[in-house]
Amino acid sequence: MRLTVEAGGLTLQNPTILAAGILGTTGASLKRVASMGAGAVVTKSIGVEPRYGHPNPSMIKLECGYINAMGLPNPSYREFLQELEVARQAGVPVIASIFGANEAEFREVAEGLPGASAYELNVSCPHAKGYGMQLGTDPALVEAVTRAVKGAVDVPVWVKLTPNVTDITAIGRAAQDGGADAVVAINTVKAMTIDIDSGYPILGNISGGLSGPAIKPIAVKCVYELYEALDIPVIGVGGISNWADAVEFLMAGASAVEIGSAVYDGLEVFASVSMGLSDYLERKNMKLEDLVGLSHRVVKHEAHKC
Ligand code: RRO
Repeated sequence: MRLTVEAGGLTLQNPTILAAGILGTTGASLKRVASMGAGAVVTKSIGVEPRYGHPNPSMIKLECGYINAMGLPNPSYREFLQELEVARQAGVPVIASIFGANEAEFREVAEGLPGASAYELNVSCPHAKGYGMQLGTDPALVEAVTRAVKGAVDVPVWVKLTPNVTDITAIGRAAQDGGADAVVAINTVKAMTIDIDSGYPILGNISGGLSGPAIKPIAVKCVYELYEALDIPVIGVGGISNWADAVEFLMAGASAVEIGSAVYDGLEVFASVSMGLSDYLERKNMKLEDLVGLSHRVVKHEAHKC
């Protein structure tokens, strides 16, 4: 079954995308992920200056997923440019995740990393002072940053949203008003964990962001709300580890899905999600497009009957 999809201004051979932050710091690792079946890849978030990130421990495996506070470690756009060149040989769209403290920094990074197939604006990291969700919880800032990057590049601009807000649709609308071609939902959920022998918070940064299966229902709800509220496509991310998870996100309204934490269990996840999705569509005699937003149509149909 054909899995080619148009998502947020890009054409993907299949709707699975490597999420930002995982295996995204070198061109070689991005190429390797593409060779394992990802329809597109997103880089680690890249900024103006190099950063070491937060002190260790910065990533912990829990029963229900992972909690991280990496702290935006990255080599800066100047150093990353050569990695992007390598990644571009991957044969799939390469999306540059970028961050900044303000419009000018976002614009500088986007302009300093030419050649990306699209830019994903990180306004949603939950634990980096002055960056991420500190901007991404303010609709005016999200709109301004989106507009600034949109005016500086001639490829699609996606905006990755934080779930750590009362109303994610208000932020999604701000991105749309700024000219975003898609929103990506969701980044990690604010979280922490404590060592009960010592009483110390375990992460070097004290708190961080939760990813993996625990956040899947949160992400599905965010995608569902955004699909209803916006005119631009939604890319789903959060706890997807198999084809059934991907179907759930598509039904909620995602045009494509990003996979992050599940990559730690093996790069086969991209091919196995595509294969499972294809088998599912064949069994149901449906096309991929029929799945996107299906739950909304089912709910409306039921409401109509009452
Ligand atoms: O680097 C990180 O600590 C990080 C980032 Br940029 C992000 O967007 N989300 C996250 O959970 N961690």
